[in-house]
Amino acid sequence: MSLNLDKKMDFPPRGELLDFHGVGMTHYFTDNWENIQNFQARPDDILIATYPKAGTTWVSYILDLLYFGQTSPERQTSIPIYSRVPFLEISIPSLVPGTDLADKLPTSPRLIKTHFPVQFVPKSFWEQNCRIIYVARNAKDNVVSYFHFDHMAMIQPEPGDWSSYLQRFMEGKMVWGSWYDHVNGWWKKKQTYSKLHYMFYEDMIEDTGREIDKLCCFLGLSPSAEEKKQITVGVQFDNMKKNDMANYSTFPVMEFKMHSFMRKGKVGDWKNHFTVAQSEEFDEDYKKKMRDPTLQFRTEV
Ligand code: PPS
Repeated sequence: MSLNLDKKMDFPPRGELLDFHGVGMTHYFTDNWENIQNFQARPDDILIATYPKAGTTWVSYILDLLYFGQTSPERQTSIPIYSRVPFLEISIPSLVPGTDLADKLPTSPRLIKTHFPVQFVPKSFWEQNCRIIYVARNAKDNVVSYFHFDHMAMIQPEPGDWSSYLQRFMEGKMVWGSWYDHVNGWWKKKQTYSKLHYMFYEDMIEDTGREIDKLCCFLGLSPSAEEKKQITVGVQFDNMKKNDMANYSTFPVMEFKMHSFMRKGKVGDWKNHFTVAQSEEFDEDYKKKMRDPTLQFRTEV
């Protein structure tokens, strides 16, 4: 089942930020709430959970290649990543909702994406003891990436200027809520839920092969050396950027004339956006919010 992209659609109106059970959301991700909460996960489902812009697509593509790269090579040239890995909570008029796409996925395992904070995950994922992969990215690069994305993703609230956007990020007034609560909430869950693999964007940049090895260990997969090499090359930023099945260029609610989903793919791009004063204020505030010494991020590699 595909997303229903046959005809070119006009951009729907940008969503407005609303407070949903204490978390910033827009109606595009809450309209289907009942079906989302009643979603029936299967024991072999794999949930890829992230705060937006933390490396979801990168890890989704790696998993898709690990599971289906050898058995269904045709899918690499015919099915975009957002149809292979449905986005659980999305519901945009005239597109098939994420829950329906996931229900109808013919693959086993099913790979499913969410940006939900841990408390919003449908209970069947926990009951079925599903494997979950959480990807986290340092706050400074994450907010920069999110700022650019909100210019191109026409269903997101208007981003406004950079300094007001940064302020809102620090206040947690973003779609999918506070970055600080998100990364901490999932980190805490990892202490009690053993089937959660928590990984970092910066580690992926530093050594993609090593992180793929760790993923395989978690998933119980043992790809051949040749296969692993193919995957590591295929998921390099430049290769994904020119791959129309991985770069979102066919997704209807994004503006591609001025922007690119695969934007920079770097650690440290925040230095091109933060002023010295913004960086100092951010760091001060960060220290107050990030009190768990066991959860550490790198802002450079
Ligand atoms: S989304 O919309 O939340 O699903 O976006 P997400 O995929 O989580 O994050 C997009 C950012 O990840 C970068 N990206 C990569 N970086 C390095 N290597 C690879 N292969 C790769 N694939 C995606 C993408 O460029 C976005 O980051 P920025 O900093 O904006 O470039």
